[in-house]
Amino acid sequence: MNYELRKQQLIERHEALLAMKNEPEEWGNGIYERYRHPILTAEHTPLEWRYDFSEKDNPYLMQRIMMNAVLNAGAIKLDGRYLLVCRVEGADRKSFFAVAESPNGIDNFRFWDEPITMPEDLIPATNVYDMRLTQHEDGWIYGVFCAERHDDSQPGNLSAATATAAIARTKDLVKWERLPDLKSRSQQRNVVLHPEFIRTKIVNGKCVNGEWYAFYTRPQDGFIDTGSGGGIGWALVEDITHAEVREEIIINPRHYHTIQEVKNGEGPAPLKTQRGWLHLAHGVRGTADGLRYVLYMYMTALDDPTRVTAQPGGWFLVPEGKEYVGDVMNVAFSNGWILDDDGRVLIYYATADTRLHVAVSSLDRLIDYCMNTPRDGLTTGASVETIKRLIAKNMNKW
Ligand code: M1P
Repeated sequence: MNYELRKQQLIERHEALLAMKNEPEEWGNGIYERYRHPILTAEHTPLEWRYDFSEKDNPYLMQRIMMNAVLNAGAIKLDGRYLLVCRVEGADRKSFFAVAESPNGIDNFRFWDEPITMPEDLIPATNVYDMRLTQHEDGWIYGVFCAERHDDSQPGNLSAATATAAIARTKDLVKWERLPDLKSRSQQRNVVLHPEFIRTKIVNGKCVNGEWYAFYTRPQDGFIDTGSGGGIGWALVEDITHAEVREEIIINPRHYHTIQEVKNGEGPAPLKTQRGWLHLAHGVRGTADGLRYVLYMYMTALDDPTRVTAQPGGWFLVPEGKEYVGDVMNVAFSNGWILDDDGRVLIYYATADTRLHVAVSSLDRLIDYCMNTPRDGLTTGASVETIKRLIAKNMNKW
């Protein structure tokens, strides 16, 4: 083997992948445009993370550390830069966070030189993943993510684990301050910090003024099963440096025979619009072939983010074609989006827990979608009536 030649080819191939232009798919659903190629995969991770480039130590030019997937990324536009805090998963099944940057939010994503070194909480986590970024009005950028540890109350069970919401904050995505994990009676995953303080709350029937951080929660009985956890919850917290869920209400419940029958979790932090808070979330249902994860949207009132004002029936985005296939089949998942200065909304979603994509819409279109798509009537009869109403409307017109 010609070491130098192979190294050169390796670098050229990698560079071609990173420089590849992405393009919108020709025919969409009018709500958003998907893009043809995944924006990040394991192959996009820097070669320096995977190869030892010393010919003496690695004469076969082997990958010394292999990467498995790039998925579930938090997203932010900071100082004009489109930045994703990706979940990168190594071949060893450990996930870590790494920032990838693009000049336009669509293509040419490149990872920063090194993964994030995330400080630990008192009890170090075995695995961390799925960071939601929130640019909070207190001036910090918060990253809330899942910290997974073995459940030592079940010593004989190697698969017993606990999911906790971990909290860290930063100003630049480089240096992170870790705060204690969110205390909660139940396990928690898919926890997201609301971007604004909540300034009034009702205590014993009386309106009290103050300043509270608000978390979207997803209480769950076990590590996988949400069990009695009713859906997307809401909890107010006084001190973010010692955050504790004392009271939790379910603001968006799961429902029988819907796309969120089994699980219902918030996606990225909601976007503030003149018509209300715009939310992207994921719903999970069971099938004979396992769980199906799809994305859906809803809106809540500006003056009361716990009040759902619109919720289109059914899914918003599902895996298509090749997207179905990967480590965990039939999964679309999103925990990051960017509202651009021109009203464009860049939706970052992962498929099959393997790779990351972008779909592009606009604030206007997403609000229209939320406010004018029929709700789920929860029965076949109601769905047929909804379809017939649309047919009748179209018949009168044409
Ligand atoms: O494998 C699908 C997803 O499963 C979990 O999500 P949830 O808590 O809603 O079940 C997470 O592990 C997520 O990362 C993963 O994409």
